[in-house]
Amino acid sequence: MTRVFDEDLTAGFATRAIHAGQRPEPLAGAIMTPIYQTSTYVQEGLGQNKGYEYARGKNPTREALERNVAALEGGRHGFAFSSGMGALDSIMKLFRTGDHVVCGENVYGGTFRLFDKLLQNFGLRFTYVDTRDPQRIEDALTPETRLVLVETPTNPLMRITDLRASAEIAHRANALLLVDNTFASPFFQRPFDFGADIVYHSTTKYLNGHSDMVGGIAVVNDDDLAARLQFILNSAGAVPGPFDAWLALRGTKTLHLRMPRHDENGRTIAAWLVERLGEDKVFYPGLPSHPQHELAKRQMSGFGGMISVELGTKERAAQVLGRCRLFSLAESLGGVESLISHPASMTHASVPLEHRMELGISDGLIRLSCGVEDVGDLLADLEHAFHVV
Ligand code: P1T
Repeated sequence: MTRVFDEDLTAGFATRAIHAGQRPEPLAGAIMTPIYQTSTYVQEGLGQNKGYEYARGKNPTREALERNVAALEGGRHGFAFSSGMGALDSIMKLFRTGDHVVCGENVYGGTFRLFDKLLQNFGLRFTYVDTRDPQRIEDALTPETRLVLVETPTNPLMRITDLRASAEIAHRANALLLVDNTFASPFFQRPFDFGADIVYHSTTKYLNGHSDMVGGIAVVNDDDLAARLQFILNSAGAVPGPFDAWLALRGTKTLHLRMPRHDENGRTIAAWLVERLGEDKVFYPGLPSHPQHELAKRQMSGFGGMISVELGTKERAAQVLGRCRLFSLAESLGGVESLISHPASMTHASVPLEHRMELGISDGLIRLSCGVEDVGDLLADLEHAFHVV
């Protein structure tokens, strides 16, 4: 009988989500990939081993996750890391002093903090531009540009970047296109189809989906890039423990079941918010009123559960956040349970005030991560919370 394993990219998304990267365990045939909770592997003799020497470099549980997510993204090589930031920090070790990066101006606050507060000290140079207009990327290129980084949709403003145009611009300049695909997940957006070179995720979010671990992953197609990333992974060692890798792998098996529900709840709640507050106050790429709705439809097959809402003042934001019961006030996103947050003081607190204001991450902005609960209950919670505004 032929079985679907990691290399079979012709299988459908759901089949890959459940099977890719996994084989029955050889000792007993366990259908679930075991948690290889080990630091090292016994070698048969000098220079003779089963392909595993020390668990920083390779771990079978981690490998199953890496192959699984690579198959979902339509990429050939995956590298799992200890967190989304750990993944990005390791990816950045592909570059050296003097190299220049063009980065979207609206990215996760931690991404900006890593670049602005740490990597800049090592001589990497960053220019932040509004990547909604690909021409801005082009205009920011220098002879030293080696990387273009875009997050789409962006955290928290839900702005969209044209992936194909960005890839073409990056490649004409001999730079790589790196895409943070955390908000869309591979279920709704596959950046390799548009020419991306590296796709990465915070697996903490939709991929795991159950808010019970922190992790990151990078996926590439190019063998040389893969060898360099494996070298960095082993040398710098920002790897996840096997149990966290296993939890993420358990999560990806239901990605195709969870995402349509996040999307359905997201659309319903966004429409309710528009009715209540007006279309200029609600940021969700699935709304026909979103200025980039057409582009979003071209490169995404759904829009997920992330919505941001402008309430005008911090006081109104605090009132609404304080009245939510089902939506829990917390950082993070993409889990089965609904969360609500205040980007200015939480996820984007490290972005300087002036820059935050220019971007539109105001003190009145709140962000919803719509979970997969009954939408009627979520709407009732919001109805109660928004009663004050
Ligand atoms: O938290 P970590 O696994 O290290 O991932 C960082 C990260 C990377 N990229 C995006 C788009 C993200 O949203 C994040 C983390 N974001 C949150 C914790 C948040 O609440 O927005």
